[in-house]
Amino acid sequence: MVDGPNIADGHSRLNSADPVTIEKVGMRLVRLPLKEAFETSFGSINTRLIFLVSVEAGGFTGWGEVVAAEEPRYSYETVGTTYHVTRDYLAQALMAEPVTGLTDLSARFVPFKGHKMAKAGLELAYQDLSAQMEGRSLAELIGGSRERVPVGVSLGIQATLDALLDRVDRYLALGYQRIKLKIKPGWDLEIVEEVRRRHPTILLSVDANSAYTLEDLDHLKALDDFGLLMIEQPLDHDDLLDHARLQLELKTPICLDESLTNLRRAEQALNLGSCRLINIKIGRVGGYSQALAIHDLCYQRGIPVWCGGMLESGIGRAHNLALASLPGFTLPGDISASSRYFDRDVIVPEVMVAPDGTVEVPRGRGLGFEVDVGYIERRTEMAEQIVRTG
Ligand code: NPQ
Ligand code: MG
Repeated sequence: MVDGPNIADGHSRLNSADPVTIEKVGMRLVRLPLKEAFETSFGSINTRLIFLVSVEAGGFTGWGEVVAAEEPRYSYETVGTTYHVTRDYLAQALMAEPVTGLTDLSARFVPFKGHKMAKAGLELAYQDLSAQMEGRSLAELIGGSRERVPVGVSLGIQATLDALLDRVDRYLALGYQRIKLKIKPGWDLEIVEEVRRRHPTILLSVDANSAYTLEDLDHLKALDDFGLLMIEQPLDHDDLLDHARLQLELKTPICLDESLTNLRRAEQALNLGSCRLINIKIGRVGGYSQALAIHDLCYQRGIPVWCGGMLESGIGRAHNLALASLPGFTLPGDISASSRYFDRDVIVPEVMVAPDGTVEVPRGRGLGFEVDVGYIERRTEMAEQIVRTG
């Protein structure tokens, strides 16, 4: 449901010109090797199993990505749950009747509780399809104004401090405008202190992915000494109240990620003082309609937002670029170059970071990148198509 205060009904970003009958939904599980393991407070992965969805109508194919991981550690959704919900419920709802726009589509998904990442995947694919049909870029379609977006990098937990310092230097040399360190108890104060000592003026932040509780209050307060841009999701994945308590005790802004799953939660978090910054992930909040509404709310209230990342393939990455072109995205996003994670991406050209730490927002039709279907097929572990009946 889109009920954001700032969303004008009839705006083209929410309503397509003509109703679109979706004829087919494609589902593919594609495994991409990671260049190096990515470790967070909840675990480590070597490969990324990516769930790509496509929607077809009138000779066009729109592409979306479901950002769920293989295991329910970042959130409860997984590749398995999103596959099931997409195939058995959402695809049917999408194809049941012609779609008149994002508002219509997201309303059809409301009766199915939760499963935000699954819903978002189809919203992304539909939005790419709409953009292509209108001959516009995704960024144009949603009212994005930036031509380039500032980007940062998220650095996983490493085996040694030296390995981390090496990666910090490497990504700073590539131009990345902000370094985010993944932290957990035992990998926090010492590494942050050393990175800050070597780089006194960079934009530096940390992300705990819910590794702490209020019992760690004094420990977390010690992070205040390092001039961090933000501390991301230190407490429980679904908490607002403890974060509000913690924010009262910290000078450093808290940024919520996992806890903000829709517009209402974002509004409650701001009203409670649970955070001063917001990370928007289209997948986490259930699609473009909610992401746009949260952006608008924060823009209105003067709360800076940035685009989060989920180790997406180029398809999810292209959607993130479109989102980050909106005016409220003033902080560097976790939208790294394709080469930060993968030797080869599923789009052409791959996403590249310029020496000034920005990425160009594509202006071509739809995603603005070519989807490399041949490479996708070579990496596909499972595929299925659902065809509209009647
Ligand atoms: C975050 N991402 O901001 C997430 C967490 C994350 C770039 O730090 C597989 C799928 C592995 C999703 C690891 C970044 C993941 C994942 C980490 C998301 O909290
Ligand atoms: Mg995070």
